[in-house]
Amino acid sequence: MPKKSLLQKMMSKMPSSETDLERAERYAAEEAALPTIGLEEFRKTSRRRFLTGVGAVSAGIFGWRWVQTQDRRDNVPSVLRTGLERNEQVWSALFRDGHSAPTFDRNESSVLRVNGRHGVREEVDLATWEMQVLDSGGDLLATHHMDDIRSLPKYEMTVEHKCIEGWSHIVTWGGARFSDFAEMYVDQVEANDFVSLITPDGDYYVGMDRDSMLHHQTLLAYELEGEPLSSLHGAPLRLATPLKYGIKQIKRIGTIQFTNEQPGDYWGDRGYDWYSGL
Ligand SMILES: Nc1nc2c(c(=O)[nH]1)N[C@H]1C(S)=C(S)[C@@H](COP(=O)(O)O)O[C@H]1N2
Ligand SMILES: [Mo]
Repeated sequence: MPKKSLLQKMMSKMPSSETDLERAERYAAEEAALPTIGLEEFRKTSRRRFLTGVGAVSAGIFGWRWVQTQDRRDNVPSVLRTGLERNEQVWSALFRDGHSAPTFDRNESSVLRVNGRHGVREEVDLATWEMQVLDSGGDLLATHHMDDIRSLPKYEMTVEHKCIEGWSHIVTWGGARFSDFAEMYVDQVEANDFVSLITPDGDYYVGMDRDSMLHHQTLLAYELEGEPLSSLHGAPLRLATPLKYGIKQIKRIGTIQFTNEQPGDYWGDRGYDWYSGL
């Protein structure tokens, strides 16, 4: 029997009445009722290599659903194993079980204070928000809407959020693993050691190393304590990871860029440790 990942164990203990699969199906049903412009756009602009050979992405939401419902061995959907075998080094980082930050009971957590408003001072227009993905040369690979992110498997984690100012708070984040999102960009992931994340207005920016981004506890989060993110907490989408101090957990992601040069970092540029690891 494959060893259960920490997150799987955590999720099986969660009081949620909805299983992962039911949730995925609910999202798929919700999405079927929505215009699929985001994925259409993605299909047109992305030059990603195929993950599955049968086209999880070209099959649209049904494809994603199909990937999600495949039985998993070693926490990797069987249809994605080709990718895993192709580059063990990268993909073992995607799904490895080890080196997890501590998690807590969900009932210990609560909404954390708002801290840091760079790039989130304006209310976000959720109807027009989109996230751009760029290659290392700055060329646009794809534009994503929230339905793309919500169509990925959803995870919740209750972790300690630590701020370099000296406070910490137990918090529950919900969202998609960046590693699942990155399955759409296998060639970019393989070719670049870093990921740069920037707010839509460019006021706040964070540089992350690839391993931390691909870690299973690094989420593209859209929920805080089970509720959609408020504007000041980073709506509609932020980074959440217990591997890094709060300064790295950028609120309101506007652009993601894969790059081989260590990206600029708002607080790194102001004298803090670029890695800011925990
Ligand atoms: N866009 C943006 N993201 C940001 C910041 C910021 O000023 N702007 N501050 C960071 C810091 S220092 C912390 S501690 C966390 C706080 O997240 P919260 O406001 O949701 O509590 O956001 C981080 N992400
Ligand atoms: Mo912070």
